[in-house]
Amino acid sequence: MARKEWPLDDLTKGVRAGDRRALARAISLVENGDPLAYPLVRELYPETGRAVVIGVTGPPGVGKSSLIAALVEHLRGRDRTVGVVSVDPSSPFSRGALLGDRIRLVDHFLDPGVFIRSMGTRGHQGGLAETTLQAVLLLDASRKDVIFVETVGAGQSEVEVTGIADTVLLVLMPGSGDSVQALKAGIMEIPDVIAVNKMDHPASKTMLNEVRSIVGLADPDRRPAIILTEALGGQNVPELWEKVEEHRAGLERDGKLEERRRRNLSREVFAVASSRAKAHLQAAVADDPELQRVLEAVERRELDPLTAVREIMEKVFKIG
Ligand SMILES: Nc1nc2c(ncn2[C@@H]2O[C@H](COP(=O)(O)OP(=O)(O)O)[C@@H](O)[C@H]2O)c(=O)[nH]1
Ligand SMILES: [Mg+2]
Repeated sequence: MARKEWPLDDLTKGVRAGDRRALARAISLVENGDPLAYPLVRELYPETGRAVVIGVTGPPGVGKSSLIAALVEHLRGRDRTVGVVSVDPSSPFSRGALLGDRIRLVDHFLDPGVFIRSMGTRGHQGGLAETTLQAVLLLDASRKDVIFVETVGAGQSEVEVTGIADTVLLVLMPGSGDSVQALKAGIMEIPDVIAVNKMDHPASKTMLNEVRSIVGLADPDRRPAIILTEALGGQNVPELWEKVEEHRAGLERDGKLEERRRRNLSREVFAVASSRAKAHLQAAVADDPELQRVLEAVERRELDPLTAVREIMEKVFKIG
């Protein structure tokens, strides 16, 4: 029924025109791994690359969603159109959740210049990296000026998701000691901008100083800007946006934006390909009694692990 409602051509046109229903439908196709999503994104891909893409990451509860909402408000005041893709399961970008936070994001749910989407976290076999990439491309093709991608990260699993971003914003708050340790230990990649949110909290200055001292150790031309913010009151939100713009302007000035985007895209392609290869491998081994026997032989110490790997690779990928 849905397909009858949206033939590919209409869907492409609808996304291009920024039609909300078309975008919602298109992103659902992507999320469901629907075969129709491929020709859609393929058709629109040459029109992408215009949007400014900002990855917003940080531990749960620091105020990423709230800060994005405040930035959306700020950007709408300046007539910029905005897309948001959130892959944060802990605070779904639902009307209710943000209404509860007294942020008038409900206005933005009706605003044609804003499109907000929470992604399911289970996804299909291509995984979250694939779904997020495709959703960002669709928002870009719908001519959104700025796209935020929210991910929960403490430096491990979802970091690849921010691989699409021109600028990575790390959000912390007083008490985000683990993240500071992760930065210090080099487990977490140094972001481009750091917001220490909840500046209404008495310990925020201490946190700011801690973050400053860590970041001060970084290479001078990779040193991120750090700013205190209060998402709920909108405090320092315009200043935060300035920092994001300054980072981007710096990349453009040094000719590094294209380089970064090229690197990001090839990384994304590899990430998606790897995730598919892994899913394929798992399915192949699970469905193949012969490969199961290979694994059992390893368990019985009749076959060494690397010989088993070679046999599996030969059979599944035809490579030795
Ligand atoms: N006091 C205070 N609370 C905030 C601020 N920003 C967000 N919060 C609250 O912190 C909680 C988590 O916010 P949320 O945006 O969902 O964080 P996320 O998990 O990082 O996306 C919510 O209850 C917000 O109302 C802030 O600047 N100050
Ligand atoms: Mg959130």
